[in-house]
Amino acid sequence: MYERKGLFIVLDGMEGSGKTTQIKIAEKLMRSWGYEVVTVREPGGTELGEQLRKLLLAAPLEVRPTPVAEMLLLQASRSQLTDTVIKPALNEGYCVISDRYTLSTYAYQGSGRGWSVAAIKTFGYLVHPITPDLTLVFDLPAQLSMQRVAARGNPDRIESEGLDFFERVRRGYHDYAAQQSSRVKLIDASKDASAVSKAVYRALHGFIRKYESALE
Ligand code: Z5A
Repeated sequence: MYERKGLFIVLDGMEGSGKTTQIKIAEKLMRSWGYEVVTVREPGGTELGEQLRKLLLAAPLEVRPTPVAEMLLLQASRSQLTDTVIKPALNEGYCVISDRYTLSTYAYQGSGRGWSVAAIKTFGYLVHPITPDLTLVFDLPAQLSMQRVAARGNPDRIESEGLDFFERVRRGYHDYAAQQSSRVKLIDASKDASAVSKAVYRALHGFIRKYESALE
């Protein structure tokens, strides 16, 4: 496993589940506990990655990548972010908090589109992604997730998928969380924002307490 000085924490999960809102809370909490924090997002987080993000999420009629092209664009964005931002920051001891990472690929491209775990790992092998120390998965029924996205308007290409797709994605998150229960925690994102923030606090606090006592 990749040895790093800093902690790598990922917020992942369903569309409209509040990750963008909660990542700011997570960042504040980690800073209040004395950690220096770098936040990033996927796809994106670098100049090249942000260009790739535009191609990936463009509305359906503008750009329609094949499943292979979608996978390659996502992996290209991840490679750039991992090697030029995440690894250097972790090596310097920063806590890196990412809005989505590899688990999104297992859920959306794996469970959603039907790519096998082996195929995703083959692409990932070339990228050398980092195993997060902790992933918080923001869980939301697919219907509610779609309602929140619709209320915001202008759905992007992936947001325009149907209910079946998002139900498969959600099952993917559940399966992965069950398999990796020591590193992946489900957060009930159907509650109001302050209840979700409290759940984020509890999950991070519990994790940091264990992490710091292991260092003593
Ligand atoms: N993707 C992929 O397919 N494969 C991969 O490997 C990776 C990504 C890395 C990224 O788009 C897309 O890329 C994503 C998966 C795919 N697409 N889909 N579908 P994105 O970054 O635009 O999507 P996102 O990460 O899901 O962001 P989001 O849609 O903005 O959702 P969010 O960050 O989780 O939630 P939010 O922006 O904080 O809140 C969304 C709305 O809900 C907003 O109006 C809030 O006011 C509201 N909200 C938030 N929390 C609550 C609560 N608790 N109650 C009620 N309303 C709330």
